[in-house]
Amino acid sequence: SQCIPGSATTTPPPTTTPPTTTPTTTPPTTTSSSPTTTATPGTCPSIPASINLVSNSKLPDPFTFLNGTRVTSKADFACRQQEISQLFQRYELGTLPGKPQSVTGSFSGNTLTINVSDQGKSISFTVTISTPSSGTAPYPAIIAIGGLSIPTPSGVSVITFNNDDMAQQNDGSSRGKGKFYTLYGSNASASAMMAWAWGVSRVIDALETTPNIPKLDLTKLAVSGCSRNGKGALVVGAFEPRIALTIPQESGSGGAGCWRISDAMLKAGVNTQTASEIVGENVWFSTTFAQYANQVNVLPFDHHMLAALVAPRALLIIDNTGIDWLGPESVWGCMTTANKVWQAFGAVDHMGVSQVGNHAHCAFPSSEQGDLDAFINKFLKGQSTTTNFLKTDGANNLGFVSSSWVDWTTPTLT
Ligand code: MCU
Repeated sequence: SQCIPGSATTTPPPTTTPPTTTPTTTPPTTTSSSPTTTATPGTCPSIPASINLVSNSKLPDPFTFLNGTRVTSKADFACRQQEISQLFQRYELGTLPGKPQSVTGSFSGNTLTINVSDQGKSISFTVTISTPSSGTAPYPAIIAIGGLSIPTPSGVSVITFNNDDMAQQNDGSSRGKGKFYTLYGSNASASAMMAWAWGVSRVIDALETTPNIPKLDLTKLAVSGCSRNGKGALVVGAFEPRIALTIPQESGSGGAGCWRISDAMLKAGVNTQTASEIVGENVWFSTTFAQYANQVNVLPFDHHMLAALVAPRALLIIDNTGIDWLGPESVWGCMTTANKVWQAFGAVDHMGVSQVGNHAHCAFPSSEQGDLDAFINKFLKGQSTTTNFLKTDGANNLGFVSSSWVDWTTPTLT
């Protein structure tokens, strides 16, 4: 099946010729502002219209703007997040459209129907919303990308989002297919994952305005998904600030893994997924990203900075050390590096990594239940728990540690 990691047939590299000289780009035409920060408009450095991409074999510095200015305050970091958001949109994920002209919801049974129209076009899609059999309203909720693969916590509603309906992900032929593209055109630059993030934002818009939904606490929303849908959960958490807790499960390369470290794993002889494989396999990333898949060192970011868009909100990485294809060493190096952003905020209790092997892909092992409960209980139920852990049962096999990927220092943000 296409969902068994490593079983994907190798697809030929994209026909786009990678640029041989340093590429320069023009800014995207979108005027939508970044949804990821609370930065005061007009106070952030503007993104250079033309960006000189320079090769960097280390994980790029999350704390230095493109213009060389160092981030010293939380306000600066909010600006840097806007810049990072734009970079991911430009080079990897495509453009996230802003809030559409109209979003309305209607609730019946356990189904919320969301009607969206923008610039003369309309779509309608649904999510199901469970009412917990225990606990008390208003309930926290987990938005499940393509279904929930972690055990359902007691007293928590599950909102099931059919991501494939919003943007297909069968294989390379899924490009531009799904309801998002009915609204924004099959040539929209948004990748499937960006389309899902947009869709989840519309679900939350509708939750905010539709009466008679089993009473939910919209300040206590999580997002989760496994594997390809775990990659999606991370993108949703990165681009939607109304998500309080992001839980990608076994998201692998293109999720909690870093492109550079996955390339190093492959070079070390591990059969692991890399950017150059992934761009041929499916439509999770933008067509533009294919140009960089064989030269990831020129990207001005890596996925520690996708995680950084979540900060200082809560992030729990659930991962599997037993499957090379997922790149467990890459996830470990990438996410322990991302953790430095929470260190800078003095918020290490808002970010955790739990990596355990010896179980099937997406089969949540009971040994991780305590780690999951700690995050759910703190961030969805307001309890006091211990959440400042970075745990692996063995993803250090290749000797890849965060320090070998980092040539920058971590500030204490004022
Ligand atoms: C880990 O996510 C993917 C992986 O990127 C693919 O290469 C593989 O084919 O499928 C995995 C998946 O989504 O499994 C359900």
